[in-house]
Amino acid sequence: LATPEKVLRTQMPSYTCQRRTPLNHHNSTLTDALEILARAAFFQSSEVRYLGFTRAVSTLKSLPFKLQSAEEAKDLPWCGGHCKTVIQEILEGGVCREVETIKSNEQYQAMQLLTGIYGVGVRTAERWYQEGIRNLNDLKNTESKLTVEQRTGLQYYKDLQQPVTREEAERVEQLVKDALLRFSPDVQITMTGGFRRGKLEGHDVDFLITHTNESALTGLLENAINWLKSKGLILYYHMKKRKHTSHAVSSLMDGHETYYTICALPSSSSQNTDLEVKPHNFVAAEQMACLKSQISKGWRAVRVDLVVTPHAEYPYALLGWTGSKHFERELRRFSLHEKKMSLNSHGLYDTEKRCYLPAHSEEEIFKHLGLTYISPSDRNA
Ligand code: 8DG
Ligand code: MN
Ligand code: MN
Repeated sequence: LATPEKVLRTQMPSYTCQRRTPLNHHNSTLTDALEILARAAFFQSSEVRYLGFTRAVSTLKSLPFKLQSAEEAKDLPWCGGHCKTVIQEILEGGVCREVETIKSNEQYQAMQLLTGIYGVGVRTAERWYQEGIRNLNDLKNTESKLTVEQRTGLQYYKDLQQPVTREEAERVEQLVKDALLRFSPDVQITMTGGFRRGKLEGHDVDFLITHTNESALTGLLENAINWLKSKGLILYYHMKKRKHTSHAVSSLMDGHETYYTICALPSSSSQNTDLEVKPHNFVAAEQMACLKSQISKGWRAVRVDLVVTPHAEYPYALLGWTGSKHFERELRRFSLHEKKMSLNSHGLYDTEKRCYLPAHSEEEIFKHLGLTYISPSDRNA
């Protein structure tokens, strides 16, 4: 007789966007290990292996109980083959030899460090590694070769490594709102990304900006950025605006006006006392040093992404900027392969009926795709 667990295992749908993936799950020992294999594949630009491991991770994250044996893994989508061997080793002996080897590999460690710098992708990190660069000091000696973005990333490295807390994200939101409302009183500002999915910390803070009157959006973000800059609150930014690309070209070429920034977030007055009052909070020595330096200088650097969308595209932009990245990738793959529809942050195009499908809410988009609605907190794939 099939147990309820067996039924759940064998009936798990194969696309991530067909199931719930909560923030906290039951198989983190397994997913931590598989995420290292995924990252190693990513560093080697091995897209197929990267996707394989990432899909296995996402399956395990949506399993509502702890996997007990590798035998059980064979019922689960994407968990066979190489992944099954890894799962078996960990469930039986606590560690996976391949994962341990990667963790102690010099190139992996250097790639991890170098790609952690803002503005540095896999290809740059790889080239630097071949040139003998292993750490931040090596880089500082070749600073003239860095792009402005990379030099800024290096300059604020410590702050940007420190996760952004929800409390800090809310203070960033206040800053962004203050700046935008100065220029347009009815502008709508929504925090998206990981914080909208319920994460307690993130590597940046993401915002989506819209207005019911489209003309009110013209120049709005530029004005707000300039105002913040004049107050010394913007340390760096670059803007991206692509022409609205047609769905026939590529569903990944999203073209909303986007500002990628590094803000100087002033320390809150309570932060000083917080550190003194809560010495029982475990914070690693290096992190503590970083926090203290932020307090003494009165601010910390925070990555902030700002996206402007016309109101008619808002539900699509909201869905597209809420993530997670893997959830988005799966949603687009499902749309195209199962529904012959092309999805991006601007809209949904039915390639057979040759028409766009408007939507007033995220719920409506899921309905267009014939999917059960998945709330943001269950998109943590
Ligand atoms: P974190 O910052 O808390 O660590 O995680 P996150 O918020 O999930 O990651 P993110 O890197 O800030 O990305 C948030 C979402 O934004 C993610 O689903 C992917 C999406 N996104 C980009 N760049 C672009 C882009 O150029 N176009 C579109 N449409 N979406 C993008 O990060
Ligand atoms: Mn984010
Ligand atoms: Mn972001």
